[in-house]
Amino acid sequence: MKFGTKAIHAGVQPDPSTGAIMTPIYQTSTYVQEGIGKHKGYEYSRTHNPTRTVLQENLAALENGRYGLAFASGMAAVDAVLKLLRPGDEIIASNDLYGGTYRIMSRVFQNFGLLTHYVDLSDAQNLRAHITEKTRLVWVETPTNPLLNVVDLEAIGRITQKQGILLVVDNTFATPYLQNPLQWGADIVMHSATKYLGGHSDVVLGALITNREDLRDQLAFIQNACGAVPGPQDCFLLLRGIKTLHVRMDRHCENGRAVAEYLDKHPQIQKVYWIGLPSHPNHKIARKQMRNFGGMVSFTLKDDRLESAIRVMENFKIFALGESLGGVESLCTHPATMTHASIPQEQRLKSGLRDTLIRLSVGIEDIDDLLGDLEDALG
Ligand code: P1T
Repeated sequence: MKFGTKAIHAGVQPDPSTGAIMTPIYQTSTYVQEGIGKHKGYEYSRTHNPTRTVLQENLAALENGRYGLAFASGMAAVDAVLKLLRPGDEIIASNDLYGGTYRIMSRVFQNFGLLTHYVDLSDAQNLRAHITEKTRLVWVETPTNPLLNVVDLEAIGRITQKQGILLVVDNTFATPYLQNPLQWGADIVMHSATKYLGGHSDVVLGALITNREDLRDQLAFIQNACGAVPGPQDCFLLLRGIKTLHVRMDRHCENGRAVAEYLDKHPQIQKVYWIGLPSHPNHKIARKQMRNFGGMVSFTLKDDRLESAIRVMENFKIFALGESLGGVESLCTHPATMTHASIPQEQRLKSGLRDTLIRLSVGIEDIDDLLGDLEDALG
């Protein structure tokens, strides 16, 4: 099955009792058992829920994986992965990554004896240089949030597979429509499904996909034992959103390109971060491992004062100022005070994230209106 067909049909069957084409929202906490030990595979909704089961199968199919697991948020999915580790284990993570991922590693799991080293993984040789006998997990975001760096998954995957280290790839920015990290040696793919997968800014949900049965078993144990599961209503919303993922992504990519090319030529812009520009330092790797370049565009102004960046962000009429990304609506975010505020400024600057960086999630509105909004806001 090709992607668009899987997005709509994978894991989904007409409801056996009514023929309903849409997966029912099984809004139930428990299931009546016919006798002790006699049930239909469902006992309690923290452990299994039929709406969630359908979603999990659908998510696995999108990543060409065998197993999918859904969590209450992207962060709950990150939390479950980190619980695979033991005190004394070490993590190597991209130095440019979502602030919440940095926060859970440095402010939560460090207290439980997990040490994370933040490394520039856009050069795979840096990974080799930082591996020790304690390294158990490599955490990669690609493209990264918010600087749109691209990590060579094949090169990183070759190293982690040879050394027996878990490779986890946060595929939130690319989505499975543009990139499938399992194909390059990732052991686990993670998504904040809150973003493009849901696509309508109406649900918070996280996902993990793996081909390895041992990891599926451990992660399913953690999912049930720790309990950060999404409710059936949220699973339904995500299933519905995914049905149009491929159509939305084509428009996000098209609009992303138009916005990036417009900004790249604009006299007031200093730098545009968009992986589809041939001048992007990782453009060639992006071409190799991705099918298109997405709708996330960051930029800085030539006038590098914070108040100037704030003025532009507050001038927008269509790009709404807010956290999150990947919805049909265009959003504008100030990473330094919003999504990445939990990373200390010194650390942010070291990875190249300036306080004046503006991040756009280019939505699927009419492109003429989006370019007009940019023109007016920069004016
Ligand atoms: O928000 P949540 O669903 O818990 O997902 C966390 C998360 C994980 N990974 C990446 C790459 C992310 O971008 C996020 C959430 N990011 C935002 C809210 C944001 O605006 O960048």
